[in-house]
Amino acid sequence: MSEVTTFSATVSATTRNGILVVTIDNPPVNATSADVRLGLSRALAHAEAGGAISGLVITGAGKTFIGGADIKEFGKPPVEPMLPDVIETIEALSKPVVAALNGAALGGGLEVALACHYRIASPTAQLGLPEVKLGIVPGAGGTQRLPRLIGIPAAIELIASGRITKAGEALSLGIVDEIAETDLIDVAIDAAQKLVGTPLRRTGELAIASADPAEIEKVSAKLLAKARGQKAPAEAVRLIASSHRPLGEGLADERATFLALRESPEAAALRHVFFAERETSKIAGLEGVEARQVNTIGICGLGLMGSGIAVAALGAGYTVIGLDQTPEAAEKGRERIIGLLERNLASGRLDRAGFDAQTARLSVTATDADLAPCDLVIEAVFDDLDVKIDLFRRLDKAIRSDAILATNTSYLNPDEIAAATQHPGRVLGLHFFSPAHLMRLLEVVRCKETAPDVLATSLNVAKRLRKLPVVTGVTEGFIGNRIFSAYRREAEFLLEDGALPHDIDAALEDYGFPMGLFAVYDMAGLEIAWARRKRQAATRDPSERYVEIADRLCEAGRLGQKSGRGWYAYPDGKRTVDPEVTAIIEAERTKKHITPRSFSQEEIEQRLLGAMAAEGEALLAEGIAARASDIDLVMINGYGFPTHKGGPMFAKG
Ligand code: 3H9
Repeated sequence: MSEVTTFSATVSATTRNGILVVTIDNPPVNATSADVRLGLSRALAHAEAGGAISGLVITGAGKTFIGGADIKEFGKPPVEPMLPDVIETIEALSKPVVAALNGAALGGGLEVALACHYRIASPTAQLGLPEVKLGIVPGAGGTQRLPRLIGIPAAIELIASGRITKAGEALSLGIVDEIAETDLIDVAIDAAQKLVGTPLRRTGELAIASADPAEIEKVSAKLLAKARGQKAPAEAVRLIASSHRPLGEGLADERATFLALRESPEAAALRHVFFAERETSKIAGLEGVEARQVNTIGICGLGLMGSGIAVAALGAGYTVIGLDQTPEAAEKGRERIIGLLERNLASGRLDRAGFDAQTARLSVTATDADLAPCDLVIEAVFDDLDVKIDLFRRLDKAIRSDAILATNTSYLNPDEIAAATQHPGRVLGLHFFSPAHLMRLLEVVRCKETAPDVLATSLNVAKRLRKLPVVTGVTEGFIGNRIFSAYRREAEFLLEDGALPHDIDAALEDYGFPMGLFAVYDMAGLEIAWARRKRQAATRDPSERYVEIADRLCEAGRLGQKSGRGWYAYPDGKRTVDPEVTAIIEAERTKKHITPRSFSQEEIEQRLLGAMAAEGEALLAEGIAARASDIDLVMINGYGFPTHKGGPMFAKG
């Protein structure tokens, strides 16, 4: 092996058997920042000019090939050379260039690889063009080169969804040419040597396989329906569907579209979400705190929530011990968990070996003492303070004193639960969202006495469970339900002031929520919230504005979709505006002497957004939420707030 040649601070190379092995080393993810682009272009020039060099291998240091363009550079003045120029040079080089994909090749990273003359992936590499998730389209040839390799329908499916593929799928699709079963660089050097002197396969010169327009339409329509009005997926489809035109024309259109979208409010919102997700588990005071080991998780209460948590824990490789009140209830819980795993098996999310391994790690019991081996116990029993305190006192005795105890309460005060135990420092809240095996959000409730290492451990567990943890202080409803209450309250004020449920729902759906608020209530059922309102009635401040419309609906037996009617009627199962509901609303307005006025869609949006943001400000002032972006993540991941609007705190500007 030759000496190391340095092309820039982040790009260097060695030469082996006449092949220049260029390594990009730009932690944390080898993004194609200005210095990388400079280093690569110098390496390419060096290889082209150097008589002793017969080919190149491009690879990345660490566990990433290239994570994409440097998102932090977006919005800054451009610095030459630009990525599309570097990529064009790669494709046009007279000597073979082989991409050795040692890890994630995403966005601009995959675009670099697509322009190489041969692609070899390590078995663990991941490939994708996830730009639409940042509100943009690929800007360095992805929409034009990928269809030349895998055809238009498959390219639309990947690019317009932003889906990441694993090496095996990438091979069968034709994105990569080979998976290295032995040392990646050795295999890549070998491949480059074999290509010397042969006609090089330049992706941009390949003819695009003809595709059935009906198939293109079918794939696109499915993805665009999911994208709910976002611009980038539709633009990606347009660019890919027209990629059979001359390459230069397609590339110019792609670049102009990329640059325009990059400046859009949608892209700014999605970048905000990207960085917010990486910021949220950085908690002041936890630096250097050593987390505890967690291998076995106990779950108390194997109803819908407990079973969902169990499935998430089994999927993450934990051993799970489920506890319920009686052996029969425990067995029922086991069956429910197995049922969920079977669904994963049927959908292909889990293979048979995985299913067998997960069921082997599951046991259930009705005896507290059987939880003794647990490192963490999560309680998901009925949300009643006395029930939970009794359980925590029993658990306190049954499990090791260094094991962690978590409550999945939605509304109770976990400080009161912790105070009832011998070791309150090991208690915290883990508020999962239903269905717990599918929903990403996890509110991690830091109680008054929660020990730092208990918090750090819970964040690690959350990550392993593939959840998005957001730390919250103790307050009624934590971050999410407090904001949701404010939002709901405002929606009910709007009803009294003159809007109707379908006006509000239409405004929310137009804004990007998957479903309007009143339609969601009907789906979930109105009785639980009604019961809570009745409990709170005695302590409610009489000077506070209180809207009784929902109570009137419940009293009339309109408990939601299950009872056939709620905020809407459901003749033949179809949601329809019900004049009876309008009459109830009008009667309540008259009772309060309110003269109704009309609201534009924008006014409705602004009132609801304003209420959410004001409550968010209160949570920040009270120190319940650490940062505004955490609030955004909670509302996006737990309450259907449209991701491309960035969350209520971002959207209010
Ligand atoms: C693009 O490529 C456009 C092109 O088509 C056109 C160009 C002309 N830039 O996720 P992690 C940071 S658009 C800057 O926790 P992991 C991240 O903020 C891009 N920074 O690591 C974090 O910083 P900190 C298309 C980035 O190991 C740190 O790296 N590419 C970028 O779990 C670690 O991140 C994508 O959308 C970036 N591109 O996962 C891929 N990426 O430590 C986005 C990450 O200060 N990236 N950072 O909090 C990913 O999906 C994951 O980061 C990856 C690693 C899978 C690579």
